[in-house]
Amino acid sequence: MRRAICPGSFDPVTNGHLDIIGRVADLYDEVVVAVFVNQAKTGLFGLDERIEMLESVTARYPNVSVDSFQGLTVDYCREHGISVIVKGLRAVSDFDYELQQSQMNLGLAGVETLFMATNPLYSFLSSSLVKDVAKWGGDVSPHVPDVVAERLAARLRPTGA
Ligand code: COD
Repeated sequence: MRRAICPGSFDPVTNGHLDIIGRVADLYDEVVVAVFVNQAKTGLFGLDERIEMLESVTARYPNVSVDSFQGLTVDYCREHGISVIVKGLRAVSDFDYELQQSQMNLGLAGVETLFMATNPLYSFLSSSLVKDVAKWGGDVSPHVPDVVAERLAARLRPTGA
């Protein structure tokens, strides 16, 4: 059984994340999308909300499950028999930090990292950018699943202003 993990903040999940998740689901028997619980950083959406959105948008993939974790990604991998971390790469700007993390994770636990090049449609897309655009009333519907667009509107522009 080949298992992979897609770890991230997913605050919230975007079409860029979803594209990577779908492509990983084609390559591995089981894929865990794991939301990192970062005690030091409060996100826009709580953990339960992020998980609900991820479960909703990954429901079409029978081999994808959603979970959360605290601590090191490699510890989660060890506990769950996962040998590969998959990360999406948008641009050279992602590469430096992702390379450092992958080398650290290999050294810590022998866990490999697979880098998957983003679909060019999503190479500019990040959760932060989506939140900023939504906050000021811009249309984010091309960039996130419908369920996420609705939650962003409800959270950031509750009066419809
Ligand atoms: N196209 C393709 N890929 C994308 C896109 C896009 N448009 N947007 C994001 N991605 C990729 C990112 O490159 C990343 O690989 C993944 O999707 C998740 O992105 P985010 O922004 O939701 O999550 P991050 O980058 O904040 O997540 C960081 C982690 C939680 C993975 C990292 O901090 C971590 O592993 N933390 C656990 C603690 C740990 O192990 N620390 C030591 C690391 S060596």
